[in-house]
Amino acid sequence: MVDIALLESDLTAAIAAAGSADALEDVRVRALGKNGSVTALLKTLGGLSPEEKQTKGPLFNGLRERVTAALGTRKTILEAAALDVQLAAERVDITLPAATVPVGRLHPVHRVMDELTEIFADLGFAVAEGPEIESDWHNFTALNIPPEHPARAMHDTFYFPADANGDRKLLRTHTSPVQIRTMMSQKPPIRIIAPGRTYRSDSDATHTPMFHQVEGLVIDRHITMAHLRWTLETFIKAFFEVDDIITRFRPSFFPFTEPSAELDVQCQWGGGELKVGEGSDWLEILGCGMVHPKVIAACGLDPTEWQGFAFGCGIDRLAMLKYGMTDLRAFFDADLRWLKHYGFSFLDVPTLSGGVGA
Ligand code: 2U9
Repeated sequence: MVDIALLESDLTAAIAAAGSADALEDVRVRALGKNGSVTALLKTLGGLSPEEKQTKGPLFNGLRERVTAALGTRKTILEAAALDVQLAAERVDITLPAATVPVGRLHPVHRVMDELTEIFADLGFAVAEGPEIESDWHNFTALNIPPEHPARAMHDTFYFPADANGDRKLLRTHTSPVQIRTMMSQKPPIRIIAPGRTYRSDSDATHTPMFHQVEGLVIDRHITMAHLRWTLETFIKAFFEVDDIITRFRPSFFPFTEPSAELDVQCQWGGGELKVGEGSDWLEILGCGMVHPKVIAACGLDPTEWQGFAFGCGIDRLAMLKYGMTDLRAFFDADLRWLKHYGFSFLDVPTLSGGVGA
């Protein structure tokens, strides 16, 4: 006759002594496996009288349950210990300095794009992107610049050869087609900025065939030029890191906005340095206006329900003004000495709390 108490204490001791998952599995097989000691006991129940079954049944089953529970508890303890060992082995001291300090620099254009994104994200604007190779319709026609419109001549467009239908793709001359695509694919309200590369066949000290623009678009109900002006002033204050500025709207013309304006900000040039927010000069910053109803309609929206404002600005020029570079062509010379001087560490991320230029 098996001594149940002795068997249980032997098994309990073996379980406690098992120092690994494998050792514990051995104990489990010896107790509860096909030929295990507890299994053997349970098998004897079949040959017992009903009276004996009534006393031995709960005894044997109780033993099985306690052994099963002890195995489970030990398994949990062993797994936790194994995890501790693994974590200790894989420990990384994140307070250590990086093994190699990266020497690359971010281009000032990249930096200004990051600053613009940060400033407009805080005002609830998303960043939208689109293709640089565009259709004539997205780049011109949808923007109220039909074929033969004189504004097309101003854009010095790079065209691709015509396809079999006579359609010519082009390199986008502004980022406005991004806003067209956004208006056609998203329901208002829309608040986006579209920074990116743009192309015009133009090259001198102040123009390069590839340049960078940021455009902004807001489409909603009851949008007015007051919203436009507040948004632009808030942007300029954040970008140039000044608390007070004076701006003026000068009437202008763009086919895609009506009315249209150019925004100047009061400034002072001294010793080759620009100070925004003081002085008696005016600095032209950007063009803007209320989105033309024809443009809203071209995108499938009802212009009696939806209005909006838009603006456009050269990023390269913004970078020159803010960081004091004088020759635009140096932007694209890929001269590492220039980049080392004017570039930014990628660890120096622009934040509003630090002042975007911090
Ligand atoms: C849509 C509707 C309206 C974008 C605008 C300007 C005014 C503007 C130039 C400034 C200097 C470009 O880099 S630059 O040559 N841009 O003055 N851009 S309003 O208006 C839009 C755009 C998209 C659907």
